[in-house]
Amino acid sequence: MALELSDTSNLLKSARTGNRRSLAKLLTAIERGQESEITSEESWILGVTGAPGVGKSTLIGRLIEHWQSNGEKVAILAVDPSSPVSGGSFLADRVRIPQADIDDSIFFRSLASKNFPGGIVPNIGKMCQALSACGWGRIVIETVGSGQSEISIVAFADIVLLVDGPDRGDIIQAEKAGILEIADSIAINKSDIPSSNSAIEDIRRSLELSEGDNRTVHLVSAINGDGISELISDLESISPDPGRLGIRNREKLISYWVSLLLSHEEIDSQLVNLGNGSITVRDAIYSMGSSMNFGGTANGRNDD
Ligand SMILES: Nc1nc2c(ncn2[C@@H]2O[C@H](COP(=O)(O)OP(=O)(O)OP(=O)(O)O)[C@@H](O)[C@H]2O)c(=O)[nH]1
Ligand SMILES: [Mg+2]
Repeated sequence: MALELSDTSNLLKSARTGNRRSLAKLLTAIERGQESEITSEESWILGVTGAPGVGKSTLIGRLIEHWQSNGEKVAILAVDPSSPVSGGSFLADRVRIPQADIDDSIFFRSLASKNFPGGIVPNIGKMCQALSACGWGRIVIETVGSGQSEISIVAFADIVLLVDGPDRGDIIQAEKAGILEIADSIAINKSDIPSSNSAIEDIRRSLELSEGDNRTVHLVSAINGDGISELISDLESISPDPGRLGIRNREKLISYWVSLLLSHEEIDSQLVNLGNGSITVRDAIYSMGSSMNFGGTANGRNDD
């Protein structure tokens, strides 16, 4: 049964006092498209993407350790994690604890894009707003980077980190998918594997050569900690260049628009009408557009 706006307000009130159960319910409600009135608070959102198995979760575990030691709270949204019911890969496999219950200063939530058409996680921007309103100042979105839907997910981050392993093939994939273009920082992980050094140097050289890029390519080992503090200082100090921000804003706009369209109550009937030829695509768009629920005010308060 759909929750009323007043229910989400109550959940927000309770989540703000530190009630994790209420926060989890609130995120579920937002994920399902429930309206919520959440005022943005300051937060810092990091998007971490990269091919399967390159060590994203292990690396995020390192970042978590760092922020925890500074007394900061970190929320992780893992999109399509390979281990769906646990945050176990975080903290370098040293802990395997149930979802959303790792530690008072860590909140973990997995999200499945396959539950939604188009591979888009609807309302991820609003979920981040809810987390920040509840005091989660650091938010990390982890997603397996292999295509367009990952770009639209990490577009909601303030800073995007592309993680890769010492396999040249993976970075070529990321390059092709346009993920390299939107990344503010690049980390080549697993530098501890002796044979990786030459491969990593190759990747570094080829990335530096392309278009006079001034981004730093970090060589790190999430397992033994090499290069991690330099990576963290880079992540905390860089600001995305206007070109990358432009691409990300475009992706935000597209993914918000597509999620509105795909969650529209008329979508199924319009598809049937299209199928039997009684309307055109243009008719369908006009019909749905005229009754779209934008979930906020024209000033975009709830739309980011
Ligand atoms: N040698 C070495 N292994 C690592 C390093 N970082 C991670 N691994 C290992 O690589 C494997 C995958 O690590 P994950 O952190 O789960 O990788 P991931 O990119 O999050 O994987 P997916 O979420 O499935 O895409 C695990 O066995 C890790 O222990 C590293 O720096 N060096
Ligand atoms: Mg992972």
